[in-house]
Amino acid sequence: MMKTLEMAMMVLVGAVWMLGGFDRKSCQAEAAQPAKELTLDLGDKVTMKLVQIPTGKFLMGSPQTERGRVNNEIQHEVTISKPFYMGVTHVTVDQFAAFVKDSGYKTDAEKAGRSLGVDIKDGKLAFKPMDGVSWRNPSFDQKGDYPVVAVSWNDAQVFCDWLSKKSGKTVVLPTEAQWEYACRAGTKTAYLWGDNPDDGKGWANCADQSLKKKSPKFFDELFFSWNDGFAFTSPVGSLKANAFGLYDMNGNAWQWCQDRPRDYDQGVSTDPTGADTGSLRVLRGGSWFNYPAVCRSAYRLMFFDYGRGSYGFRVVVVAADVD
Ligand SMILES: [Ca+2]
Repeated sequence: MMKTLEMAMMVLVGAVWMLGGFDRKSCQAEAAQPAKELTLDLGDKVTMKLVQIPTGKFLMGSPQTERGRVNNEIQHEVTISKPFYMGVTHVTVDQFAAFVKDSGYKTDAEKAGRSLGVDIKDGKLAFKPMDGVSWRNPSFDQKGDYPVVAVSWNDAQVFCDWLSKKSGKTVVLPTEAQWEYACRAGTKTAYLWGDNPDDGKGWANCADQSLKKKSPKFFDELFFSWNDGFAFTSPVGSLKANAFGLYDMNGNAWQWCQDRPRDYDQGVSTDPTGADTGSLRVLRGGSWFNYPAVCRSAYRLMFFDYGRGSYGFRVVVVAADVD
Protein backbone atom coordinates (compact mmCIF):
# COMPACT_ATOMS: atom_id res chain seq x y z
CA MET A 1 0.00 0.00 0.00
CA MET A 2 2.81 2.35 1.02
CA LYS A 3 4.72 1.54 -2.14
CA THR A 4 1.62 2.17 -4.26
CA LEU A 5 1.15 5.56 -2.59
CA GLU A 6 4.78 6.48 -3.12
CA MET A 7 4.58 5.50 -6.77
CA ALA A 8 1.39 7.53 -7.20
CA MET A 9 3.14 10.54 -5.66
CA MET A 10 6.13 10.12 -7.96
CA VAL A 11 3.85 9.94 -11.01
CA LEU A 12 1.98 13.05 -9.79
CA VAL A 13 5.21 14.99 -9.21
CA GLY A 14 6.49 13.89 -12.62
CA ALA A 15 3.25 14.96 -14.31
CA VAL A 16 3.33 18.39 -12.66
CA TRP A 17 6.92 18.83 -13.79
CA MET A 18 6.16 17.77 -17.36
CA LEU A 19 3.19 20.10 -17.55
CA GLY A 20 5.40 22.94 -16.44
CA GLY A 21 3.80 23.33 -13.03
CA PHE A 22 7.18 23.93 -11.41
CA ASP A 23 8.30 26.05 -14.36
CA ARG A 24 5.68 28.63 -13.54
CA LYS A 25 7.52 29.14 -10.30
CA SER A 26 10.67 29.81 -12.28
CA CYS A 27 13.52 31.87 -10.95
CA GLN A 28 12.74 34.62 -13.44
CA ALA A 29 9.16 34.92 -12.24
CA GLU A 30 10.34 35.12 -8.64
CA ALA A 31 12.97 37.66 -9.58
CA ALA A 32 10.15 39.99 -10.63
CA GLN A 33 9.25 40.34 -6.92
CA PRO A 34 11.21 42.97 -4.96
CA ALA A 35 14.39 41.11 -4.04
CA LYS A 36 15.58 41.07 -0.45
CA GLU A 37 18.87 42.83 0.02
CA LEU A 38 21.66 42.53 2.54
CA THR A 39 24.40 45.06 3.24
CA LEU A 40 27.55 44.00 5.07
CA ASP A 41 29.81 46.47 6.86
CA LEU A 42 33.49 45.88 6.06
CA GLY A 43 34.73 48.75 8.23
CA ASP A 44 36.69 51.77 7.07
CA LYS A 45 33.37 53.15 5.65
CA VAL A 46 33.24 50.32 3.11
CA THR A 47 30.12 48.20 2.61
CA MET A 48 29.07 45.29 0.38
CA LYS A 49 25.60 44.87 -1.11
CA LEU A 50 24.14 41.42 -1.71
CA VAL A 51 20.78 40.36 -3.11
CA GLN A 52 18.73 37.28 -2.28
CA ILE A 53 18.65 34.60 -4.97
CA PRO A 54 15.45 32.53 -4.63
CA THR A 55 15.23 28.75 -4.86
CA GLY A 56 14.39 27.14 -8.19
CA LYS A 57 15.29 24.68 -10.94
CA PHE A 58 17.34 25.31 -14.06
CA LEU A 59 19.19 23.57 -16.85
CA MET A 60 22.90 23.68 -16.03
CA GLY A 61 25.24 23.40 -19.01
CA SER A 62 24.60 24.16 -22.67
CA PRO A 63 22.56 22.64 -25.52
CA GLN A 64 24.52 20.71 -28.16
CA THR A 65 23.64 23.36 -30.70
CA GLU A 66 25.27 26.24 -28.79
CA ARG A 67 28.07 27.95 -30.71
CA GLY A 68 31.43 27.57 -28.97
CA ARG A 69 30.16 24.76 -26.74
CA VAL A 70 32.61 22.48 -24.90
CA ASN A 71 31.90 18.79 -24.21
CA ASN A 72 32.08 19.20 -20.41
CA GLU A 73 28.87 21.26 -20.45
CA ILE A 74 26.40 18.34 -20.58
CA GLN A 75 23.00 19.86 -19.92
CA HIS A 76 21.27 18.54 -16.79
CA GLU A 77 18.52 19.69 -14.47
CA VAL A 78 19.67 21.17 -11.17
CA THR A 79 17.57 22.27 -8.20
CA ILE A 80 18.82 25.00 -5.90
CA SER A 81 16.89 24.12 -2.76
CA LYS A 82 18.07 26.86 -0.42
CA PRO A 83 17.93 30.60 -1.06
CA PHE A 84 21.20 32.47 -0.71
CA TYR A 85 22.49 36.01 -0.97
CA MET A 86 25.06 36.89 -3.63
CA GLY A 87 27.21 40.00 -3.99
CA VAL A 88 25.65 42.20 -6.67
CA THR A 89 29.19 42.84 -7.93
CA HIS A 90 32.63 41.32 -7.77
CA VAL A 91 34.56 42.05 -4.56
CA THR A 92 36.14 45.42 -5.32
CA VAL A 93 39.62 46.77 -4.75
CA ASP A 94 38.22 49.00 -1.96
CA GLN A 95 36.51 46.05 -0.26
CA PHE A 96 39.65 43.91 -0.47
CA ALA A 97 41.72 46.83 0.83
CA ALA A 98 39.41 47.13 3.88
CA PHE A 99 40.05 43.43 4.56
CA VAL A 100 43.81 43.80 4.19
CA LYS A 101 43.88 46.89 6.40
CA ASP A 102 41.97 45.15 9.18
CA SER A 103 43.68 41.76 8.97
CA GLY A 104 47.20 42.56 7.75
CA TYR A 105 46.81 39.73 5.23
CA LYS A 106 49.35 39.29 2.47
CA THR A 107 48.09 37.56 -0.65
CA ASP A 108 49.82 34.54 -2.20
CA ALA A 109 51.22 36.78 -4.96
CA GLU A 110 52.59 39.27 -2.42
CA LYS A 111 54.25 36.47 -0.47
CA ALA A 112 55.78 35.09 -3.67
CA GLY A 113 56.79 38.57 -4.83
CA ARG A 114 55.37 37.91 -8.28
CA SER A 115 52.35 36.79 -10.27
CA LEU A 116 51.04 36.67 -13.83
CA GLY A 117 51.03 40.14 -15.39
CA VAL A 118 50.02 41.47 -18.78
CA ASP A 119 52.74 41.64 -21.40
CA ILE A 120 52.02 43.23 -24.79
CA LYS A 121 54.73 42.67 -27.36
CA ASP A 122 54.53 43.10 -31.13
CA GLY A 123 50.79 43.66 -30.89
CA LYS A 124 50.21 40.42 -29.03
CA LEU A 125 49.05 40.12 -25.40
CA ALA A 126 50.08 37.34 -23.04
CA PHE A 127 50.08 36.71 -19.30
CA LYS A 128 53.64 36.22 -18.04
CA PRO A 129 55.17 35.82 -14.57
CA MET A 130 56.30 39.28 -13.47
CA ASP A 131 57.95 40.58 -10.30
CA GLY A 132 55.81 42.88 -8.15
CA VAL A 133 52.48 41.88 -9.71
CA SER A 134 49.70 41.47 -7.13
CA TRP A 135 46.21 42.81 -6.39
CA ARG A 136 47.88 46.17 -5.62
CA ASN A 137 49.39 46.28 -9.09
CA PRO A 138 48.03 43.72 -11.55
CA SER A 139 50.14 45.40 -14.29
CA PHE A 140 47.36 47.71 -15.48
CA ASP A 141 45.47 50.58 -13.84
CA GLN A 142 42.79 49.76 -11.28
CA LYS A 143 40.61 52.07 -9.19
CA GLY A 144 38.76 51.39 -5.92
CA ASP A 145 35.49 50.43 -7.61
CA TYR A 146 37.14 47.93 -9.97
CA PRO A 147 37.07 44.18 -9.27
CA VAL A 148 40.04 43.04 -7.22
CA VAL A 149 42.14 40.74 -9.43
CA ALA A 150 45.39 38.77 -9.23
CA VAL A 151 43.97 36.98 -6.20
CA SER A 152 44.11 33.21 -5.72
CA TRP A 153 41.32 30.88 -4.59
CA ASN A 154 43.12 30.68 -1.25
CA ASP A 155 43.14 34.50 -0.96
CA ALA A 156 39.39 34.48 -1.61
CA GLN A 157 38.91 31.87 1.15
CA VAL A 158 40.77 34.00 3.68
CA PHE A 159 38.68 37.02 2.69
CA CYS A 160 35.48 34.97 3.19
CA ASP A 161 36.64 33.71 6.60
CA TRP A 162 37.47 37.25 7.67
CA LEU A 163 34.11 38.63 6.50
CA SER A 164 32.28 35.73 8.19
CA LYS A 165 33.84 36.65 11.53
CA LYS A 166 33.28 40.36 10.99
CA SER A 167 29.62 40.05 9.92
CA GLY A 168 28.53 37.06 11.99
CA LYS A 169 27.17 35.46 8.78
CA THR A 170 28.45 32.50 6.80
CA VAL A 171 30.32 34.09 3.89
CA VAL A 172 31.63 31.66 1.26
CA LEU A 173 32.34 31.39 -2.45
CA PRO A 174 29.40 30.17 -4.56
CA THR A 175 29.27 26.56 -5.68
CA GLU A 176 29.53 26.23 -9.45
CA ALA A 177 25.80 25.37 -9.58
CA GLN A 178 24.85 28.41 -7.49
CA TRP A 179 26.98 30.56 -9.74
CA GLU A 180 25.42 29.39 -13.01
CA TYR A 181 21.87 29.52 -11.59
CA ALA A 182 22.48 33.09 -10.39
CA CYS A 183 24.17 34.05 -13.64
CA ARG A 184 21.41 32.75 -15.90
CA ALA A 185 18.59 34.29 -13.83
CA GLY A 186 16.12 32.36 -15.95
CA THR A 187 17.94 32.76 -19.28
CA LYS A 188 18.66 29.69 -21.41
CA THR A 189 20.80 31.40 -24.01
CA ALA A 190 24.58 31.38 -24.46
CA TYR A 191 24.89 34.88 -23.00
CA LEU A 192 22.66 36.97 -20.77
CA TRP A 193 21.62 39.01 -23.78
CA GLY A 194 20.89 36.09 -26.15
CA ASP A 195 22.81 33.73 -28.42
CA ASN A 196 24.50 36.26 -30.69
CA PRO A 197 27.80 37.62 -29.32
CA ASP A 198 27.37 40.72 -31.50
CA ASP A 199 24.35 41.81 -29.42
CA GLY A 200 26.26 42.15 -26.14
CA LYS A 201 27.18 45.83 -26.19
CA GLY A 202 26.28 47.38 -22.83
CA TRP A 203 26.07 43.99 -21.12
CA ALA A 204 29.66 42.91 -20.63
CA ASN A 205 33.30 43.92 -20.61
CA CYS A 206 35.08 41.27 -22.66
CA ALA A 207 37.84 41.10 -25.30
CA ASP A 208 36.37 43.87 -27.45
CA GLN A 209 37.60 46.43 -29.95
CA SER A 210 39.28 48.43 -27.12
CA LEU A 211 41.52 45.47 -26.35
CA LYS A 212 42.05 44.80 -30.03
CA LYS A 213 43.42 48.32 -30.43
CA LYS A 214 46.08 47.56 -27.79
CA SER A 215 46.75 44.06 -28.97
CA PRO A 216 45.72 43.74 -32.63
CA LYS A 217 47.39 40.37 -33.19
CA PHE A 218 45.85 38.76 -30.14
CA PHE A 219 43.17 36.18 -31.02
CA ASP A 220 43.03 37.68 -34.54
CA GLU A 221 39.35 37.77 -35.50
CA LEU A 222 38.01 36.42 -32.22
CA PHE A 223 37.28 39.71 -30.53
CA PHE A 224 33.70 40.79 -29.84
CA SER A 225 32.59 43.15 -32.60
CA TRP A 226 31.61 45.95 -30.21
CA ASN A 227 33.58 48.47 -28.18
CA ASP A 228 32.82 48.39 -24.43
CA GLY A 229 35.35 51.15 -23.77
CA PHE A 230 37.71 49.10 -21.59
CA ALA A 231 40.80 47.21 -22.67
CA PHE A 232 41.27 45.74 -19.18
CA THR A 233 38.97 45.66 -16.10
CA SER A 234 36.10 48.15 -15.65
CA PRO A 235 34.20 49.69 -12.71
CA VAL A 236 31.80 47.13 -11.21
CA GLY A 237 28.08 47.75 -11.62
CA SER A 238 28.46 50.03 -14.63
CA LEU A 239 26.86 47.73 -17.22
CA LYS A 240 23.43 46.06 -17.41
CA ALA A 241 22.40 43.81 -14.51
CA ASN A 242 20.70 40.43 -14.99
CA ALA A 243 17.15 39.68 -13.77
CA PHE A 244 18.44 39.01 -10.23
CA GLY A 245 20.21 42.39 -10.13
CA LEU A 246 23.73 40.94 -10.50
CA TYR A 247 26.33 42.83 -12.54
CA ASP A 248 29.20 41.52 -14.68
CA MET A 249 28.16 37.86 -14.58
CA ASN A 250 29.50 37.64 -18.17
CA GLY A 251 32.88 39.38 -18.38
CA ASN A 252 35.05 41.88 -16.46
CA ALA A 253 36.92 39.34 -14.27
CA TRP A 254 36.66 35.57 -13.82
CA GLN A 255 34.99 34.52 -10.58
CA TRP A 256 36.43 31.80 -8.37
CA CYS A 257 33.88 29.19 -7.31
CA GLN A 258 34.17 27.04 -4.21
CA ASP A 259 34.19 23.82 -6.22
CA ARG A 260 36.76 21.53 -7.66
CA PRO A 261 35.61 20.49 -11.14
CA ARG A 262 33.13 17.62 -11.34
CA ASP A 263 31.75 15.81 -14.39
CA TYR A 264 28.20 16.69 -15.37
CA ASP A 265 27.23 13.06 -15.95
CA GLN A 266 25.26 12.57 -12.73
CA GLY A 267 21.99 13.74 -14.29
CA VAL A 268 19.25 15.42 -12.26
CA SER A 269 20.65 16.73 -9.00
CA THR A 270 19.96 19.02 -6.06
CA ASP A 271 22.53 21.48 -4.70
CA PRO A 272 25.47 19.71 -6.37
CA THR A 273 28.97 20.45 -5.16
CA GLY A 274 32.38 19.83 -6.70
CA ALA A 275 34.65 16.81 -6.61
CA ASP A 276 36.20 15.83 -3.27
CA THR A 277 39.76 15.75 -4.54
CA GLY A 278 41.87 17.36 -7.21
CA SER A 279 44.21 20.28 -7.58
CA LEU A 280 42.03 22.45 -9.83
CA ARG A 281 39.29 24.93 -8.95
CA VAL A 282 36.54 26.27 -11.18
CA LEU A 283 36.28 29.86 -12.39
CA ARG A 284 33.24 31.20 -14.20
CA GLY A 285 32.01 34.16 -16.23
CA GLY A 286 34.89 35.07 -18.55
CA SER A 287 36.73 38.37 -18.39
CA TRP A 288 38.09 41.42 -20.21
CA PHE A 289 40.74 39.08 -21.65
CA ASN A 290 38.35 36.56 -23.22
CA TYR A 291 36.79 36.00 -26.60
CA PRO A 292 33.08 35.18 -27.10
CA ALA A 293 32.98 31.40 -26.65
CA VAL A 294 34.70 31.67 -23.27
CA CYS A 295 32.38 34.39 -21.91
CA ARG A 296 29.29 32.15 -22.30
CA SER A 297 27.20 31.49 -19.17
CA ALA A 298 27.93 27.72 -19.38
CA TYR A 299 31.70 27.92 -19.91
CA ARG A 300 33.86 26.32 -17.20
CA LEU A 301 37.45 27.39 -16.63
CA MET A 302 39.52 25.05 -14.48
CA PHE A 303 42.78 26.28 -13.07
CA PHE A 304 45.30 25.80 -10.30
CA ASP A 305 44.96 27.96 -7.21
CA TYR A 306 46.91 30.86 -8.60
CA GLY A 307 46.02 34.51 -9.23
CA ARG A 308 46.28 36.49 -12.44
CA GLY A 309 45.05 39.84 -13.70
CA SER A 310 41.79 38.43 -14.96
CA TYR A 311 40.83 36.40 -11.86
CA GLY A 312 38.57 37.87 -9.17
CA PHE A 313 35.60 36.65 -7.13
CA ARG A 314 32.26 37.47 -5.54
CA VAL A 315 30.79 36.00 -2.38
CA VAL A 316 27.56 34.45 -1.20
CA VAL A 317 25.93 34.36 2.23
CA VAL A 318 23.76 31.51 3.50
CA ALA A 319 20.22 32.95 3.63
CA ALA A 320 19.35 31.04 6.82
CA ASP A 321 21.93 33.24 8.57
CA VAL A 322 19.99 36.35 7.56
CA ASP A 323 16.23 35.71 7.39
CA1 LIG B 1 36.69 45.21 -22.94
